[in-house]
Amino acid sequence: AFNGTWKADRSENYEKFMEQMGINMVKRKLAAHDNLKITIEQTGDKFHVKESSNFRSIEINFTLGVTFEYSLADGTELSGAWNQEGDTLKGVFTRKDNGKPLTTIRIIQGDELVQSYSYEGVDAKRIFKRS
Ligand code: MYR
Repeated sequence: AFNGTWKADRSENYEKFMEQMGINMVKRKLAAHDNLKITIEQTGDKFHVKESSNFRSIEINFTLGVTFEYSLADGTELSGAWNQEGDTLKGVFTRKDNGKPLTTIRIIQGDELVQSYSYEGVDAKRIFKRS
């Protein structure tokens, strides 16, 4: 269900979320219009994700339940894993610089992919459309 190419369409509270993450205003402004596109290929419990934005193009491989490393576009390093619960992907990550948790959820709602983020009491969403 997650397979395909998804383009960020809109967001909710993402600016506040980035502020809570400690991202400065200039970077927040750029990140708000980053033209993020993700291509997800799931085969069983293995995922291959291509991420492209104005900042970078990277490919990520992970297996459900297996810890991996991921760096945000600003260089912040995370370590954690995705798990699938029913139709929901739940990611639990930890910031390596301060040990604080960042959780994220991916779910398909209608024909959109909704990714929610939570960090230090601030929640945000980015909503993607198929492209
Ligand atoms: C992937 O499945 O796309 C790769 C792993 C993603 C890890 C968690 C992503 C959290 C992104 C938070 C972005 C907020 C930037 C301030």
